[in-house]
Amino acid sequence: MMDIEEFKGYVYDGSLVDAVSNVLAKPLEAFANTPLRIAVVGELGSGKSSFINAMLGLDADDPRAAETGIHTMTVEVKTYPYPTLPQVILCDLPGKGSSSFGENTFAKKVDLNCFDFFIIVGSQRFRSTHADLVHEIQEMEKRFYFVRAKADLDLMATKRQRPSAYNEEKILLRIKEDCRECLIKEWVRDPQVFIVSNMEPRCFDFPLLQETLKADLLRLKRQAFLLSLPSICMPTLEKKKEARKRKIWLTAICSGLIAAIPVPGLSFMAAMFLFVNFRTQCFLDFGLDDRSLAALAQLVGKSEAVLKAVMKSLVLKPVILWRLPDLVGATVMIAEYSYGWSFPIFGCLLSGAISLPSTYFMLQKCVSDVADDTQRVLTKALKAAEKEPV
Ligand SMILES: Nc1nc2c(ncn2[C@@H]2O[C@H](COP(=O)(O)OP(=O)(O)OP(=O)(O)O)[C@@H](O)[C@H]2O)c(=O)[nH]1
Ligand SMILES: [Mg+2]
Repeated sequence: MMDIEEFKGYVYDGSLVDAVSNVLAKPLEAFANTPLRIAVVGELGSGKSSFINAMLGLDADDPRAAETGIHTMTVEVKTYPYPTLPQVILCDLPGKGSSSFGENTFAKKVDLNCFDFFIIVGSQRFRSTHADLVHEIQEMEKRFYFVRAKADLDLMATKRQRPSAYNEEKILLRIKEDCRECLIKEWVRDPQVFIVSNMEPRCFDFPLLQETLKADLLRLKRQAFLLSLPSICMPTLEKKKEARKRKIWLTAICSGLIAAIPVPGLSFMAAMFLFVNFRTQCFLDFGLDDRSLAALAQLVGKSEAVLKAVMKSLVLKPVILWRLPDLVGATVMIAEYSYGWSFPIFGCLLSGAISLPSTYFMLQKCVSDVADDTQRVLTKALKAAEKEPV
């Protein structure tokens, strides 16, 4: 059984390496209770709902079955617990593409991010809709099976057209090879293709598909668990962020006081110095310092640069822009000096008054950015770790 609280605890303590290594050290069986939401996706009318019924072992007229048929389009995401595998939920999705009424329910109602694994159901040829789905799934770094349904119809059509050359095995193999080739062209490594008829779930590759899913189950659940961790620890990061923000006042007051010293430009220099120091402290606090990042990168088999590439808080340019108001105080000070004043009272007051709140907000933003970066780094690291062999 996976202990999420333990993971959150490590994240709160800023020890991302311990958080990730602790999860990776768990045996596959530890993920048995993780829910796996499988989205059944594909073109309109490709046979998605019929596929779900075949998986559930239900006839189309069973009241528990998914609605199917050329006149009954699926318009809402519906979920069906898969009876033979624990915590596996099959989700029947609206078809991708526009219906004859111009309605595109898929685009309006479906967020593919909510699902852990995908079964793309296609019938007839491999089309751009399938390629688009493949790309969307690959972008999320998730996995899929490609199910080519309605094999019975293909066989029947060939039998009618070329009865003398009819060879069931050869036809099915040809369809499978075609699908595999098309998927490989879309940069899918080792695609898993199953040729089925939803009308005959005991024939063709249907039993193989069920066996493969059973065999892959713990690995898929582990992947689902790893990929869900960054959003699970969002509230933890939020709590940490708030705790860090409570300590900002002191630095902001320091910045205001230094800015009031009658040296034009000192306000900018001091604020930048305090900012960089504060940010270094935040990195240490959240576990994003160089040493921690190097250890995390090594753990998940990536380079440190790959993890740093997702960090937005490393970019200093926007911070410099935030300090532009410092120019106002400095300008007033210079004006006062040039009028022969020995002490630029207005410039000092203005400079301090500008620096204190602007530093305060700048540091607040810094904490938020570092917290967001922590989530991004974790996501990247867990995605990389998930690809490593168990
Ligand atoms: N012969 C045969 N017909 C199938 C097969 N799969 C689905 N059908 C038929 O194809 C039609 C559409 O099937 P559905 O399961 O409703 O397709 P869908 O993808 O859920 O359709 P939408 O929800 O509208 O996108 C129905 O008439 C099914 O009976 C199959 O493997 N073989
Ligand atoms: Mg349907």
